[in-house]
Amino acid sequence: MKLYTYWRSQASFRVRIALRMKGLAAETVSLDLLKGDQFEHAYSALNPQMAVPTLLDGEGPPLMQSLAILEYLEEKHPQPPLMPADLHARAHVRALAQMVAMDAHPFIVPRVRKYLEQELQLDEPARVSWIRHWLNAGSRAIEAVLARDPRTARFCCGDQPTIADICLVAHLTSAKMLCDCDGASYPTARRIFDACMQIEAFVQEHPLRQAGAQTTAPL
Ligand SMILES: N[C@@H](CCC(=O)N[C@@H](CS)C(=O)NCC(=O)O)C(=O)O
Repeated sequence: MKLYTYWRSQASFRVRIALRMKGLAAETVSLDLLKGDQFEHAYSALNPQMAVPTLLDGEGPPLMQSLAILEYLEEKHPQPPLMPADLHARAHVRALAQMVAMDAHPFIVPRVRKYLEQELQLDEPARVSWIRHWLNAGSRAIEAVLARDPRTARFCCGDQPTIADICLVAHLTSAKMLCDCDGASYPTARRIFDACMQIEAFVQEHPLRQAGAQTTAPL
């Protein structure tokens, strides 16, 4: 397998965690999204959306969209499971994952930040404020659901990590890296984050451990 990734990419982080949890090795190709590697023809031919991640698995067509890739990996390699068995629990896990991956993340991706900077002329403090607003909106929403749901346990849904935990950790990691939010205002989410960070796959695939990572990278 070959995974096109970017060290700080929240969506790529999700896929890297799942691959490692399932014991699947993938060669990684690191793009620099700030330099615009995603717009090079060689990559846009693979992924016309010009976004990471893209996963190549054997001779199959390129796989795009991190949540679709997570479900593909789950269906092809069911062990260890990253989805619960119960139908309602599966819908709950998908809902939690989508709250952060579909409703918060799209506001903060490089193409949106670039538009804010170049078209709307927003300076860096204003852009950080935008990022903080949308990431906090996602954190508040998932905290509210997790805090009241009886299925919340060591992880988002029970005592095994699922796709929801993968998305939660990637979301809170972006919040820490991009606007220095430590999650203290979201105690349930923060507790689950800490439980996930006891698991090797989450630790090893952390953005700051990837090729090209910088602790003080520009937005
Ligand atoms: N919904 C997509 C999001 C993909 C996406 O936007 N990825 C970002 C990095 S996290 C990207 O490659 N952005 C390129 C750009 O904005 O120019 C997914 O989950 O895979």
